[in-house]
Amino acid sequence: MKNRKALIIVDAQNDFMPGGALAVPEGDEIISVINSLLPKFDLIIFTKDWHPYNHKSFASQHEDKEIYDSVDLNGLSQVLWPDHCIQDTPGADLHPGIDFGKINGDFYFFKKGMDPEVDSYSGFYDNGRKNSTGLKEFLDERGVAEVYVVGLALDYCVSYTAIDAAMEGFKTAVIEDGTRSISPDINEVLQNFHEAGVSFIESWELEMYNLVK
Ligand code: VGL
Ligand code: ZN
Repeated sequence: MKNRKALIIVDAQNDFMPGGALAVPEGDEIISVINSLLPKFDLIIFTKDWHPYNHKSFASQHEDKEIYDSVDLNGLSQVLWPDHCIQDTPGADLHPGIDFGKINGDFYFFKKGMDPEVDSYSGFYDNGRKNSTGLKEFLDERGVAEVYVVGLALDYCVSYTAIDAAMEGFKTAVIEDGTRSISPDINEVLQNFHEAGVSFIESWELEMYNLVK
């Protein structure tokens, strides 16, 4: 029966936390929310941004370009970021405050952003939608019907992941207190959620409406 719920924790990695290479303001405030959610789900997916050192989304790989400039990367508009989440570096580790002891069910890691020629904001597909991480099939095989998404950053990887989840047919909610954005203006993100049928809820609502155990 297809009725399971999964928690997707997007890129809760050191480089996105205050002090990290691509710090999201207040990014570490999501950790206590994540820890309170962990025991409520029997299937948990952690995505990890996992770039080679020469990833073309890094401003350092382009001459005469600054961080936050936009370039054309193989036909896609690409924001240039500081070097971040380089494979096997401490910045790519999950935040040490995540309490794995609170997990009762199964948890899995999905890595993304390994191809230096294309960025991958979503946990499902690269930005060119050419390659898949296999997450959709993974969730389908486990009977998942609903996904709840938290993590960083709301306006990039969380948003792309949630909208892809909804497009793949999962009932999808982003948990507001479990995420933070790079930009203070999230109106466009909320509009996109609305259009994609992604709900934007607060973590207390999960218990209030008996959405989880
Ligand atoms: C992200 C920018 C670049 C994210 C990842 O996790 O939101 N943002 N790489
Ligand atoms: Zn990245």
